[in-house]
Formats: sequence, structure tokens, C-alpha cells
Amino acid sequence: MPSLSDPVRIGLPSLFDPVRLGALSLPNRIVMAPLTRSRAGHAGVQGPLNATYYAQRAGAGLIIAEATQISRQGQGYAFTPGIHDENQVAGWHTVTEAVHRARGRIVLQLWHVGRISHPSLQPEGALPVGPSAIKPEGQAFTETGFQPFVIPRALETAEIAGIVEDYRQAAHRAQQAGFDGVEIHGANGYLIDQFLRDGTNQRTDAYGGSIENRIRFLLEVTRAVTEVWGGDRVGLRLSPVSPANDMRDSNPQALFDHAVAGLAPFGLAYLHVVEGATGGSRDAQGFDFAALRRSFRGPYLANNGYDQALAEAAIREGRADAVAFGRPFIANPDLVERFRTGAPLAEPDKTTFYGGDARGYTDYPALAQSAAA
Ligand code: 8OZ
Repeated sequence: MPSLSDPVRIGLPSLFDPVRLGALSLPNRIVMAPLTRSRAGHAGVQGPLNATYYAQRAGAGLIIAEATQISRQGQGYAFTPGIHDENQVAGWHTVTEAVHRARGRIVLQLWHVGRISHPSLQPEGALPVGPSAIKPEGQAFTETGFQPFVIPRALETAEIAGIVEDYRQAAHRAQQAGFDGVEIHGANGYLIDQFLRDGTNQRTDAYGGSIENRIRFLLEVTRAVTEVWGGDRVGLRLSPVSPANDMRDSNPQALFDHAVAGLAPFGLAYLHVVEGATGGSRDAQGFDFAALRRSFRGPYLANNGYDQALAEAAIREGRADAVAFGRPFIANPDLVERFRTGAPLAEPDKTTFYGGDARGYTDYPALAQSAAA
């Protein structure tokens, strides 16, 4: 008798089956989640070290490269990469070439941090911007260490179109850099999320107030980015209930169901959902992620605290089309192979998550290498 733990024999989908996310054809359903590692070189330019890191992880069904600022204003952490000038395009090109040479696929996550920044990271020491002048709790990671967040400057209505254009330009540059697509970062309390949720958006213009108004910025960004790439090479990441970066909303189900339903005309490659508190509890807090998926109607990429068993179950039971793993990819460059063979996983060193050099970045061996060592 075939058993439920033997999905191949009874024909149920498995993590190791190929899947299509829009125009992206993945050989397996194990996706590398975007991970900020703060190892860009001078002026946000990636280079050979980053190329090695990503190429080591090319066994992933898809790599979502780390959050990358679309403009100088969009930067909020020290040493993160950008995609707003020619040097950054050239730097990322070395990364995409290395990943493609290793037979992988890689999309770039487009990022504007909004209020999650600090004047020391902004052009001319300006204030960070947001939908409203509401200071987040917490501290910014600057080049000189952690510094308290400041009260952001509320964007003028007339400035918003310029930021949408920055997304368009960044999308175009990602194409020049050789990516296979892009992911719009609409999660974790950054600018798009700040417009979406009413804890950070108290505007009284066409971008605030009603749900319809709060999703306007997301829709405009999505239109611009899909005009460059076509919808089927653009994903979107959301985190409907995550409190990360001091976020809250009075009715997330209504807000996010509306947002993704409104995206239907763009035919996006996938919706990437942080199910719970980013990097923390998977408690859904009453949110119905299956309902969100039904509203979206396209491929669903699940994320947050999945291990292999949880992911297998989600795929087998049809709750997700693919699963994104973050921290497991840090210490296990060959994560797909380890899952396939049931090999033990290495534990990452938290002290080298952000910033620094090759240590804790490119020196985690693959199984074959550790066996040979
Ligand atoms: C951890 C540290 C810095 C940035 C996110 C881009 O939360 C991030 C991030 C995570 O999406």
C-alpha cells in the first residue's frame, strides 16, 4: 500500500517537483528567500564575493536576491546593495552571470524602506520619508552602529509619482543586470507596506484613508514594474500580520484581500507571503492565508519558519505552490540536496548575519565539500 509519506507513488506534488511561477520555470519548489546580508561594497555595488555566495546556492528552485534599494532615498541599512546606477548594474551582472553559469535562476527584490532609515543614510542627510510623519519604534542600522529612528517627513502627493518612476527605472536596471525577474518588496514595514497599513498611513489625499486609497501606491508601483518586465516575471511579497518595523493595521484581512484582488489584471508570477511575524512566530493571528490565496488566484509562495516537514505538507496538501526558506540557506548552500537526501542541516552563526566579509557568508561548505574536508 502506498502511504501518505510516499507522495511520489500516489502522485501528490512534492518539494522536488518542478513548478511554473508565471514565466519562471523552477526545477524544484524550494526557493531561497531574500536575505539582507549587508555585504555590498562601496556605494551599494555587489561584486565577486556576492557572486560566489549566490552561485553556491544555485540549486534553489529560485533565488530571490536580497532587498535592494531602488534609489538613495530608498536605503535604510548600512552596506545594502542598490540598483539605481550603472556601477550597481555592473556589480549585479557579475552575480547573475555566476548564478546562471551554475544553472540557477535569480530575481531581484526591489526595495524602498520609507521611514525605516536614518538621515546618515539619506542624500544630504535628509529626513527619511513615509506616508505620514509617524516615528517607528526602534533603531536604524547605520554605518556607525545603531541609532534611534527619527520622525519621517510625510511625502507630498506630487512626490509619489517620482518614487513610482524610481521603481520603473530600477526594474529596467534589473533587466540590464541580467536578472530573470523581480520581486516587489511590499512586506515588513517598508514603504509600500507603510502605505497599505493604517498604523502608518494617516494621509487624507488619494493615497490614504480608505482601503482603495491605501492600495493605490502598490498598484501604481506594480503597473510600472510590470510595464518593464511583463506581469509573469514579477512577484510581490507581503506580510499581512507581521509587526516587524512597528507595523499594525485595524483590518488586515479586508486590506490584503482587496490589495491582491486588485492585482489580478497584472497576472503576477507569484505572491510571496510571510505567514506570521517575520522571522518569528507562525501564529496567523486570526488571518486566513488560504482566503488571501484565493483572492490572488495566481501561484502562492509560502514563507516563514518552514522546515522540510511543514513545507512538504503544505505542498502535498495544495496549500502552497512553492516554499521560501531564509535562514536555512545561510549555512546550507546545498539545502535542496540536503532535503533530498535527508542529510543533517548546519546551523548558521548569527553574529555574521549582517555585515563583514566571507566569514559566515561564503565559507559554509556543501555536503560533498565537508565530507572531503
Ligand atoms: C533584516 C535586516 C535588514 C533588512 C526585511 C529587508 O525585513 C529586510 C531586512 C531584514 O525584509
